[in-house]
Amino acid sequence: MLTGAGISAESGVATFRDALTGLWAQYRAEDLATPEAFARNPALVWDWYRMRRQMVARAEPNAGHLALVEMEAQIPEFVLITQNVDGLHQRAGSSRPIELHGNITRARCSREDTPVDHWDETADSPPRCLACGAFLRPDVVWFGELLPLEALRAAEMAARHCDVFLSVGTSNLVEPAASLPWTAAAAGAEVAVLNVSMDGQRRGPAIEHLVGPAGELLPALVQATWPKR
Ligand code: BJW
Repeated sequence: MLTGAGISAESGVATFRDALTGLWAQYRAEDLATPEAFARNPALVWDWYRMRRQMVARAEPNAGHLALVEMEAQIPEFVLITQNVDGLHQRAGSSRPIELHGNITRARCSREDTPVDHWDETADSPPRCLACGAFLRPDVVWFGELLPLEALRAAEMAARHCDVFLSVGTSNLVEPAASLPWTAAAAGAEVAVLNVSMDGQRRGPAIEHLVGPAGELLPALVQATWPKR
């Protein structure tokens, strides 16, 4: 199971690209989600993430997240891989999602990568690491950065060895996550893409497409597979 920002859209969390609206519409993803952007203007980047952390704090998991908790309960080998950085799978009750792109609710030292638990959220510019004085940064993976190796290995292993692979609410554009459904299909798994829109999705003979909101499709799938009286 691979999830993307679409699964949290029904919780009111803007997808990555939709987060570039309103005051932020003048910026491109490259202005905000790259190490170069942070080096150029750390306060601007920190501000964008602070706005998104506040959005996530107000959000609650939705029926799509909860359906995946039910799948985990029913399927012993269930593996949840997420590109999302909002932590909503954990808040719904999923036990060990593989986080490929980190989590915006965490921060780390931009120089030494040390995780940091607490920081002043009201500061105008990024707070400093108490140990070395460098800026803190969100604990996420920006364009051009390597994904956490252990998480990527676990995700690729799961894709290679599963029977069924679902890709839910992702544009399937950002590598290396975008290749996971194809890895699964090449290894013989049944693959289905669940999305409100199939625009821009790669197509292939082994890939099923289910069009609709994740918050409706996933509960319906659970109910059809494990009917509750
Ligand atoms: C619904 C719905 C509802 C709405 N129900 N659905 C090979 C080829 C070309 C380029 C590369 C390549 N390999 C690597 C690259 C470079 C780059 C890349 O992929 N670029 C692409 C733009 C082409 N990749 C990287 O840099 C990665 N690093 C890497 O590979 O290192 C080695 C390397 C580097 C450089 C060159 C070569 C090798 C790192 C990628 C890190 C991505 N980080 C981000 C930001 C995280 C922090 C943050 O959030 O701020 O992760 S980018 C952003 O995209 C975020 C997301 O996790 C990720 C995926 O987005 P997602 O989830 O798909 O969201 P959206 O908004 O795109 O789509 C939402 C979808 O939901 C839509 O389809 C809607 O229709 C749907 N939807 N409502 C169901 N209710």
